Amino acid sequence: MVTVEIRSGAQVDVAVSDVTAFYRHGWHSWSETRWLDPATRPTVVTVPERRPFADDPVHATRPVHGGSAVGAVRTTGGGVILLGALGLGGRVELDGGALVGRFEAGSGDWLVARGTERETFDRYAMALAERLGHRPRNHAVTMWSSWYSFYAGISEDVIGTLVDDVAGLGFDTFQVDDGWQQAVGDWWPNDRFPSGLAGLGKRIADRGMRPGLWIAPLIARSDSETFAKHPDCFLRDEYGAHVFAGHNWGGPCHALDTTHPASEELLAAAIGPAVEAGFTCLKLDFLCAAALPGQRHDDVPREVAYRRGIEAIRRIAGDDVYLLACGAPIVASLGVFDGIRIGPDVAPWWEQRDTTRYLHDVTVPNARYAVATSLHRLWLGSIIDTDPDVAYFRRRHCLLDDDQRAALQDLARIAGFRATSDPPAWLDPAERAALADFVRHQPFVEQLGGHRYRIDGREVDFTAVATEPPAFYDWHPDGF
Ligand code: 9PG
Repeated sequence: MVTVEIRSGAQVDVAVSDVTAFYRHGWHSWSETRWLDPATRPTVVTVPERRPFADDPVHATRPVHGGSAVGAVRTTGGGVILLGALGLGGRVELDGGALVGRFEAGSGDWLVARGTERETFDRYAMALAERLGHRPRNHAVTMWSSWYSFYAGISEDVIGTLVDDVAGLGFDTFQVDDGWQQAVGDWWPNDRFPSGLAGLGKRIADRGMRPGLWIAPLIARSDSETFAKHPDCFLRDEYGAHVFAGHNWGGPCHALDTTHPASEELLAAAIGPAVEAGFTCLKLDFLCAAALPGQRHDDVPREVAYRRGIEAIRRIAGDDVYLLACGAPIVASLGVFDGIRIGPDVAPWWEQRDTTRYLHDVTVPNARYAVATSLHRLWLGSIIDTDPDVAYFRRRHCLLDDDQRAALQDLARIAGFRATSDPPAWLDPAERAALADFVRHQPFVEQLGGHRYRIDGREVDFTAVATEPPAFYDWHPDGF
């Protein structure tokens, strides 16, 4: 039996005892999310520059276990006690004998649920949907994405051939990922796309698929035209310097101040042309940047500022465009997006042990922690489409073994979001048949308990990958 109570306050404490495990919920899509042993030291990502894209950098070196919006404990009897924020900017820590929930600014409501893991998380999801809204849900998504095969090395020719090859497989959406744009921040096509966005969208739609496009509308590279023209629209720190929002694509990026009056214009410039060109699915990436700490035009809490930005994006895109969030604060994104990435990037390898072991960073591209993190976010599936990232069918250009590829495929079936980046031309006939079946066949999924599922009568057990903790090397007595 589940019991639920609503508490209010800037801080709430829920006494807990006989704790065997703590559920740590990472801030955004890529952040580490799992049940952990409370006797272990909290993970501190070794390289400071990586911290914003590993988890919330504000709490990166906290000495106690904690997570974003929600936390839970499992007790010796097997029951679960969950404490979850019903507003933005909440954090839950396990501090001595209590789950402690705090809002970063102001006050709000909290849900306390006691019961089984499934019951307590289901109740939290329902309460979030009530408070933050939810989008109409229709069907399971199937998507072909260009990222995990061609990365940024795409062109009109490469995409054109792929569209033709993928067309017969039955995917709903063909998503053009990073690489089409002039620069991160300058959201117009580069010279590898001479027919422009309209030509690209039409090419996909003509082959019966929904055109999808990757955009990172809340960041700009420091050498982009947009950043040079509108420096005041970007987030600054207390010294007036632009906040560092990640280092990708060979240079630092900055984050849009979504409370700045001119920011909506920049969002319209990023999103509008794609929608006009017929892209009815947008994968919006690196979104957490707009919720980094900094000085904003309007002095509002950072997740409130983020929410303003994504609500503006929804207004610009309209109600009919499928918006997929990536690198996004999870709870603050609910009600605005149709789908959300629930783990770090997969990769055609299982684990990058040097990075996990020595840098304490499980959020770099790797299949193992992508599976583990996504498994711990499936409870979101009742309120938003949950994207566990792509599955691999190919053995070409892939170091995953058969079991590892099967784990990714089955996770996609369970999550109800079936995607791949495998070019049909890279597949042998058996792999191609397996991919075609994956796309066209809507499986019947039952959860048997914990991380065990039944898919079309076949039992699938994720317990080992979900529960085996990462082996971190302790650099320093303080764990840094
Ligand atoms: C395109 C990619 C793909 C992918 C996204 C995202 O921490 N990082 O520096 C970091 C870089 C890239 C990244 C995630 C994290 O990948 O998840 O699917 O769209 O961008 O650049």
